[in-house]
Amino acid sequence: MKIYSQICELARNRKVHMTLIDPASQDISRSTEIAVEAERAGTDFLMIGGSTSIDMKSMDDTIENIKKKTTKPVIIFPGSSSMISGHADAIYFMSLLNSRNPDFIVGHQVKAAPYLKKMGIETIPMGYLVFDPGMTVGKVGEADLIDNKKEDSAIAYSLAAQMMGMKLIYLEAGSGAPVTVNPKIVRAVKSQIDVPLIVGGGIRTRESASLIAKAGADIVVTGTIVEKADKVYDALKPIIQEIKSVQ
Ligand code: 1GP
Repeated sequence: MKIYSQICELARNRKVHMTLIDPASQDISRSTEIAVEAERAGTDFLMIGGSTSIDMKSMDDTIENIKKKTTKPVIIFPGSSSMISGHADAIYFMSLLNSRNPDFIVGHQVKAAPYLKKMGIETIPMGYLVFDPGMTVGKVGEADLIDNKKEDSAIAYSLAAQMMGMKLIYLEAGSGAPVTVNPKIVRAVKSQIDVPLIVGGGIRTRESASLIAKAGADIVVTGTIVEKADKVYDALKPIIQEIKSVQ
């Protein structure tokens, strides 16, 4: 079954957890160790990537190694057109819709498309929306940050993404953000869209994961927590348990 169908099927039955591993943050063996421990803790999908661009060889080597040691699907979360690899199961074909720079809306995508076609990798169109505080991705992606207090702009962007044909919508506070996307905004967006909703950035506790899932996120992403943890399994297990228990 294709990865997008797997995501949708799982999300129909329960909340989904994805682990983000940024290959720019550690070496390959540590990235692989994080992936193995995240799988053991019950994560559903592994997302590989981030906003610091790395070359195709590093992406390839990291994903190849992770695929050898884990069974969960690997989805690329690209920060640029060079962050692609034929070893992945799928790639988010994402557009940072609130960027001021057209490169992040469509430029990198145009550069990568012919390579992705040759690789035959599944592309999942995703509207990517960066909220205040935005962190590194807000700066690198030249985002006109979306207000994290008022719903209007978030709803308008999400509806536009869906009307453009995006199959997933990702609300991002920025990796390592001191606050998550406002649950009030998650709830408002969820009430307006039909495609699965992903939320990430700043989720480091059971409580914040629970609030985001209860507000309506179909998929909750955590990244920093696993990068910082000495014991990845112990850090992640309670968060994943909490997410999966939300009705
Ligand atoms: C970043 O949403 C992801 O793109 C994960 O954020 O690193 O804060 O968990 P954290």
